[in-house]
Amino acid sequence: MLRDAIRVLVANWDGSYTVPSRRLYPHQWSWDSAFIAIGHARWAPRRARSELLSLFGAQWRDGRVPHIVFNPKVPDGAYFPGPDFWQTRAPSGTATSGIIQPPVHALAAWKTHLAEPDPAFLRRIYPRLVAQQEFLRTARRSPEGLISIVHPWESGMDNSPAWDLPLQGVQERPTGFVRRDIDTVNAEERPTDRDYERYVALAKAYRDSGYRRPGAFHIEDPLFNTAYGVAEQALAKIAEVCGLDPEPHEREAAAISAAMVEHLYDGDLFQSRDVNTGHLIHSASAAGLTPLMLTALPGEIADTLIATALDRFALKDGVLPSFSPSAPEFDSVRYWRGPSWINLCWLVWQGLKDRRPDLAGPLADGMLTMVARSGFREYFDPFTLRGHGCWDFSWSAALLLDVVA
Ligand code: 9YW
Repeated sequence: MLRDAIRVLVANWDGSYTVPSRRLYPHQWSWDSAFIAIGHARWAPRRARSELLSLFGAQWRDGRVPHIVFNPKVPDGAYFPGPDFWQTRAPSGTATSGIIQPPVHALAAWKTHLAEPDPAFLRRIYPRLVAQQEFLRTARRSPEGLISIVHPWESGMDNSPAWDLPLQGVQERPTGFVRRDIDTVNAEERPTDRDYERYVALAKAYRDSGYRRPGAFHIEDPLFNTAYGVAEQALAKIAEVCGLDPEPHEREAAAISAAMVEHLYDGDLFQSRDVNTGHLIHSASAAGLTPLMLTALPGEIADTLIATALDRFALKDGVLPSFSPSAPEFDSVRYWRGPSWINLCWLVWQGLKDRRPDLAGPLADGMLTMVARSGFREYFDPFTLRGHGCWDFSWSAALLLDVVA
């Protein structure tokens, strides 16, 4: 299986970074590259460093790291929405999107360094990682001290049922665009056309504001905020290696944890909050379990989250669905509405390794079982373990290498 994982990563390597999937996602994606670097670190740390540095090569002047960096050699129209839609470039001259994804990159940089210590790499990437966090603090911080997202694509969990309610406010129905995703993957396993109309309407509105003003979708998401806090935890360690003061990062990590507990915790699970209405969006998304990764999370809250994971997400069985099977919106094959994803399992696994090794073990076994049964698919039915979405998906291969290391 390990040899197969490396084969997938080699096949998806584009010279300095890795595409998530040759046909479905033929460019560089931001959080994919972080997860992929974590896997490369286990067998080719040089590729891990290249993966991250190549992504940050397309960082904008304001510090944002775009969620897609387009490969100019890939024909126009191979992916929608492509450069024509986003109409923007990084200072490096490369066409990019204008939205972001969860900032899991500092963690990836730190894990890359742990696999093969390289202080020069850390010194090079540290200021870029800090600029990425600065962008979030400057452009996306609410009075509550939380970081917000302006598009479901920014959550990384595009059609999560958590977004059903906020998306109802998006009435515009753009026409004239052609989806390319359903050329490759069965439409039953992807977001609906109506979802895509809303994604396009939101992205256009943000683009037309010069990628500045949040619109109808303005959300504080627990996974995104966890990633931001985990980035500060990792930056503290990186700062120390670079001979810099880790304290500001430690303080920021503690502050985001406290703000999340105060504003996003419902007593059972962390929820998203709609900035436009000020209300929590109650759902049963596994994103709400990821704050287990925050070292400053109070122990009793971690215990409650684990009880929720056991009770509503069948964690003991070792296969974590992206949405609770006991909720009516659960769909075992449709993308982020229920299937199990290796990256989400991996994030929760990271949060459990120190707290509850007895539960982390089965979760690691669950990831191995899914891949052994169905290959490096994009996502898996959490009951049958059948694979869905694309084949030879990079982060499924990469994170597996980390799990078995
Ligand atoms: C898209 C590449 C991306 C992931 C996202 C996932 C999906 C759809 O694919 O996004 O076309 O960008 O939801 O998390 O980064 O793997």
